[in-house]
Amino acid sequence: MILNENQKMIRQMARDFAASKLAPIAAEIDRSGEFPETTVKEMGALGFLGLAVPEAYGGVDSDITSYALVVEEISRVCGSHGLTVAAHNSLGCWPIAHLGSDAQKQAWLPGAATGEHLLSFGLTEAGAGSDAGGTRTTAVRDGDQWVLNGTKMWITNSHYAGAIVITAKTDLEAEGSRGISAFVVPTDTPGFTVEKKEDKLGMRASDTAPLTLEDVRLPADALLGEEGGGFKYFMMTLDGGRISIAAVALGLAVGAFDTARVYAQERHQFGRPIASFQAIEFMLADMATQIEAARQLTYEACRLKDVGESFGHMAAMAKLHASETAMFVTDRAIQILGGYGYTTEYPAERFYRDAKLCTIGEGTSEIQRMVIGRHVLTD
Ligand code: COS
Repeated sequence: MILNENQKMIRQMARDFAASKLAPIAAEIDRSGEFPETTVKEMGALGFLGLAVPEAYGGVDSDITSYALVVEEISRVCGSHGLTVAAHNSLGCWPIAHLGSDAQKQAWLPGAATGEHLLSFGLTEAGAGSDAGGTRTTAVRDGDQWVLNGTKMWITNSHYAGAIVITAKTDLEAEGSRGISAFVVPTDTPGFTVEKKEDKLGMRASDTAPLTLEDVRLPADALLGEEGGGFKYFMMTLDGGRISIAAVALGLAVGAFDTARVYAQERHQFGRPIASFQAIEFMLADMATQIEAARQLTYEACRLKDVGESFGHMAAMAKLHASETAMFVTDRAIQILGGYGYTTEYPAERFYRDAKLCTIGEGTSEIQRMVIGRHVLTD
């Protein structure tokens, strides 16, 4: 894909920011697991947190390609920052911007665009991950209020969110995907608790936590869109979210590839750079080829979404291929670096740990194959 001037400009902005602000702290926040509040706020000032927010509500309202470029560039240096931006824009801002009432947009989008607060998305539960219709959280009417009870898991950005879009069963008799609705829940509502942050293999500075809802009372206008529309809403949200996970995976793969390429040219064994051995050269060639294929799929999913075409299957293909590529490339990068690759002296092992999340979050590789399989069998 040939990028336009605006896309090149925003990519350069993200690249510069990542090099100057994220590169110095990426290893340390991975080690400590500390959420990087200062740099996240700086991303707000640069507009990266308002990419999915309409201009009327203080955002940038960028095209999807520009958004993916920003996520890729940030993830190329720090996966935790990349995931924070991706989840905030795709899962937090998007549903409110596209399905919310004007009052919900006014309440939550301007602050989200500047980074005053993040927005988040609560779908997954202990018994409802891949089986998204298995939601057990309930929302029951009581006069002109809704009362929510249940628990959620693996919710990104939840400690820093002003509000979280929560899915809950509103028709308790309905089966499977039916009878699920979505609500915009302010995180300071009594009965709503963001529990302890998870200690993770990778994406360690990204904020992930379970939620508990105990008699959380919400006004009638907290409902997002139409009652019973929840399943379709989160499937639509996840279609877009999968593009951003593809972009995260792409960034991680490129980061690992860059590390290995430079190392292979500098490291000498048997009197010559290891890059001059065909074993290493071929590894780099395979890595570069897979990265390019992942990039083309990701940009094609962006293009389809940008022009308003059906894009869910392409987003699934991009996410599947980019995340599997990130695993392949980060593994090969460690192999090229040898002993150094196995230590924290180089970022290859961090990219490897971060990449694993991309084959799981927002639909596992197996779920992407189901979505793609259904598409090719019905098209
Ligand atoms: N966009 C809009 N609507 C969609 C949709 C999409 N991408 N996918 C499905 N729907 C609609 C269908 O059209 C159907 O509508 P009707 O009831 O009006 O016919 C409804 O939603 C139910 O669809 P379907 O029968 O296909 O649902 P399934 O339960 O069979 O879905 C899969 C199965 C596996 C595809 C689904 O549960 C899924 O994607 N799960 C993974 C969820 C996930 O990624 N979890 C991780 C969350 S991390 S935030």
